[in-house]
Amino acid sequence: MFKISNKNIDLIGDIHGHHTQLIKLLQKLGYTTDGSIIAHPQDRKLAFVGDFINRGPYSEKVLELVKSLCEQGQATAVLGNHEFRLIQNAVSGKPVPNEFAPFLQWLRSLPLFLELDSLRIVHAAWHFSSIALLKENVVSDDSFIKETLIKKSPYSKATQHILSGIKVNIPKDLVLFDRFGIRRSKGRLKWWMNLKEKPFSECFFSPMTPVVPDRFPGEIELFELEPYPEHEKPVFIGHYCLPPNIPKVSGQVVCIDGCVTCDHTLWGYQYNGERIPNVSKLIETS
Ligand SMILES: [Mn+2]
Repeated sequence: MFKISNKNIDLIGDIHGHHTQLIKLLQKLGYTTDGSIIAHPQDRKLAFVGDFINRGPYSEKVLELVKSLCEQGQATAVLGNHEFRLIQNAVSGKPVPNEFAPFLQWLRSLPLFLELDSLRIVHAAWHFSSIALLKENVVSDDSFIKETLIKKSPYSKATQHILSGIKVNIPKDLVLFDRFGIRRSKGRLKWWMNLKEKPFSECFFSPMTPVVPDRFPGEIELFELEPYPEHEKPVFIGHYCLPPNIPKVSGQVVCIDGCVTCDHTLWGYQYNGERIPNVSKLIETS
């Protein structure tokens, strides 16, 4: 990994096998190559928020590139829920696609979250108590992975919270659809906010339709939320497939996943050590 005191970092959202978009974004960010090493002329470094694989056509090429950037000291990366699922499958003896097998050992060297000097990186949610619980664990440890596979165990809940976000049940009589027209029984919460007495429509990060202004989640449904205080470091996440009209910067939280598969846009953020994230630092491929 690059020196963690480096404050000039370009963060890259969920790539999901879209190798062409990744190359395009690296070029737009000013990275150049001498044929073997990709680097930035001002010695900027890269950080990936996870979900390198699935959906797009070139997962293997994306893994190759991200792995080599990490190994050359140009980048760091955290795991997404897609890579974590792959690791869980491997440990529990389920089939792992041939194209991913050569990368398993490297993926199992990556962290679940990263705390750098001036920023934090996690795939879906910086949930303080989950992070504290997971701190001493590494995904190269089979026994830890096996515990994450035990339904509702503390490690299972903690890894789900930070890699897939914090969710709330949608009542059976409330019919809500996500942006892809799929009916949902759960919604992903704006985990960094105090959502007490807010209607469902204001609680969801990935928006749902129709907007129902007068239905509220029960307090008990929100008990796992731990709002993210404004004095904390900026935290960078991916995961939420945000449509273009949803702000990517919300207080200290920056979501750089604009859904490369459906909107054909890969997002990044050019970080220079600022304490408060700014929308002007966002960058996109299209
Ligand atoms: Mn994800």
